[in-house]
Amino acid sequence: MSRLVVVSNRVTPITEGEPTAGGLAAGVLDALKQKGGIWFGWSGEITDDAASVEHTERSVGPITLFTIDLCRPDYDAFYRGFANGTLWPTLHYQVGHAHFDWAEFAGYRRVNELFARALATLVQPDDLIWAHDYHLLCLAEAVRAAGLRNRIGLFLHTPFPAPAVFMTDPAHAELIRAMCHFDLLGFQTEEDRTAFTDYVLREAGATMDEGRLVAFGHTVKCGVYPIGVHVQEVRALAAAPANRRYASRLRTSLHGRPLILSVDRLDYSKGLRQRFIAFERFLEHHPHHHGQVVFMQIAPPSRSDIHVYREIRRELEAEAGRINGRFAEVDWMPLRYLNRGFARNALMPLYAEAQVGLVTPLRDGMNLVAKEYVAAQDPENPGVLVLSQFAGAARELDAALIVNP
Ligand code: ADQ
Repeated sequence: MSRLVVVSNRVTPITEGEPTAGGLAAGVLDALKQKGGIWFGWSGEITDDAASVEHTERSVGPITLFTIDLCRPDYDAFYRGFANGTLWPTLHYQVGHAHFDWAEFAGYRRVNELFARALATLVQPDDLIWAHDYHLLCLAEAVRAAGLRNRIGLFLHTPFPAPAVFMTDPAHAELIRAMCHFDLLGFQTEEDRTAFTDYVLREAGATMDEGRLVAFGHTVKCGVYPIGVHVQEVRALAAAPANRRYASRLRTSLHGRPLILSVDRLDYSKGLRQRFIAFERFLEHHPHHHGQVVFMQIAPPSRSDIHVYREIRRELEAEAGRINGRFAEVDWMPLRYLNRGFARNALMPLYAEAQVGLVTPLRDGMNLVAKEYVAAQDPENPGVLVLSQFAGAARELDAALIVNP
């Protein structure tokens, strides 16, 4: 029988009965819980040993988790280097944050090949391989080189940028050729799919055949599959009295003042600094709101072993201090900046407390916080979503107040 084999850079540690954080993890788990199957990827461990396909196996219900460790040089070149130092900024139109090094690209390919070799020891001929995200753009090419003939698809959680932007990455041609080895490529929005097909048609001499791209001797189907959230589940978490410990404390502390809430990973693509400055501008121009409104930013650190991420954290701490110093009163602090994460069941009730959900990334593949915010609202008394036009979610959530961050 055909099994589902999910491959992502990181396999999220899961414990039965406990909620998982993160959009990718929640989506993957849903699919695996329904069908059963395998989830394969990096354990999160970095070793001093040489790279190896030796894996650890663990079962949780119908799901089997297989993980491998990465050696230090691979982690540096693949994860900190090409994936997060080149691809992530480029895919998010932030080319000013991108650097490039061919040795890091070689490391990226090496890890994709390592994943493929490990998969070759795990999969059976009719298993379906479903890869996730920008870390694995070269996986299908490596899987074919390892001799596997399985059906293989990739879902890209990030945007795919306009060809002129993608081509600022010197490895663009190699990446596109590798991506054309997948049988199916999934994108968040029509804009992302069109950007990809435009590149392949114009720059790689591809042709279209019954809606499929034919390029480099391969046929690849390109689809649009916007990721969503479970509306009922989010609302139930938001409304459950048992989850309201933080929400009640928050409400008491607000003394009836309206709350503007933002929740993001601490990442430059999320436009946090611009958002802080926008709030400052709001206070500057509307003094009658002084003492009347609170803006709370929840942003747990992410990728904190990468320099630019440490930098943005420092920058935001400084901005928050400056803005509060400028406007705070003895009994009112306009900006609350929480540098930490919350469990899902604590976070959803916080969304429901906020009169305004402020979601203003500079670019985002989708942005699940926007969808969670809407789903968490009390239908009798909902808040307002303010949403960046550059989040994939803006294509669907067209009743939000759409802004240019
Ligand atoms: P992310 O960039 O991580 O995801 P997002 O879509 O907002 O962004 O998903 C974040 C998830 O983590 C949400 O489910 C949210 O509830 C949770 N989360 C965020 N901050 C948190 C906090 N402080 N505490 C607890 N939980 C928190 C990538 C892409 C997105 C795409 C998703 C899914 O960058 O564009 O929407 O994958 O495809």
